Amino acid sequence: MAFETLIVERPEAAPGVALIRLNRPEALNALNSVLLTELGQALAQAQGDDGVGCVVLTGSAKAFAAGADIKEMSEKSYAEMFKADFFTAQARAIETVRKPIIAAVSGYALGGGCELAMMCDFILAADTAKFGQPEINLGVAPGIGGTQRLTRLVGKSKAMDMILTGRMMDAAEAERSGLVSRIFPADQLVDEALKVAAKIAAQSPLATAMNKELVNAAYETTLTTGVALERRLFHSLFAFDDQKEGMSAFVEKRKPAFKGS
Ligand code: CO8
Repeated sequence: MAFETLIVERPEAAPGVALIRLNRPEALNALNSVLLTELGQALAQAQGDDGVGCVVLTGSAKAFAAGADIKEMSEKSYAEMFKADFFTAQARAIETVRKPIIAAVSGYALGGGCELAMMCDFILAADTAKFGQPEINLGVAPGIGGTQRLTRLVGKSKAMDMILTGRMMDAAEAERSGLVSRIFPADQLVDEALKVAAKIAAQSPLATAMNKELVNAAYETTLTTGVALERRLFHSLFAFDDQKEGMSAFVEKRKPAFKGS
């Protein structure tokens, strides 16, 4: 499928990985309706493709995404935003993907761009990355999860500081705060993200999907319920050939060859 606002590749060097690049350079990858709709389609394609085990989502060197498209939103009325349920369907299409999505963030990840990165499963950042929720400067608030996800990731004090002042956080502060899992030199970011993704794609896709579901459950439930769910899914993994393969390979001192069955 050809896209207007995305470049989708299957890099040879990273088997099992789909690389999705946001591609609106004229607007620093600002997220408009077309881009977010296409992103949902590209992710659905990756979800339906047994040859894909992990997705890397990235932007350009200057910007992962500089926010939702202010020019698209500026003249909208409340009735239009409400009737279109602006970005709810597009956000769901991202949030409900069962395969892992890694955000590889270089340059600006602001507003909706920061929110999109936080919708991914984890964030790898270039040393040039800058995160922020500057919506307050526009007289609005984050609208695709920023107030909720940033607070869970970095805690109330830093989230309030970021959201109420609109200031940016550099990569080092983002890593210290738990927003980012690892930092790489900017010119190595995508290659390193592809290596991480290829490692994930080589695992059992069944175990990967269940592990993703379990970590996400930690945000939604109590400890007792979460641990009970973990035990149930842990037990259920013994129904798959991949568990036999993984454990036999360890005992036989060889690399496992997971089949997703
Ligand atoms: N929307 C539209 N266009 C943008 C955006 C944006 N968010 N960001 C940058 N652009 C455009 C600029 O207008 C400019 O276009 P042009 O050349 O036609 O004037 C081009 O990209 C390059 O930008 P700059 O010249 O400004 O580049 P600089 O290097 O000088 O500055 C910045 C880079 C600091 C990133 C600056 O562009 C900036 O501040 N951008 C806006 C950041 C921002 O406020 N983001 C939040 C947007 S609101 C939001 O994300 C709400 C999310 C919730 C929506 C959910 C709805 C339910």
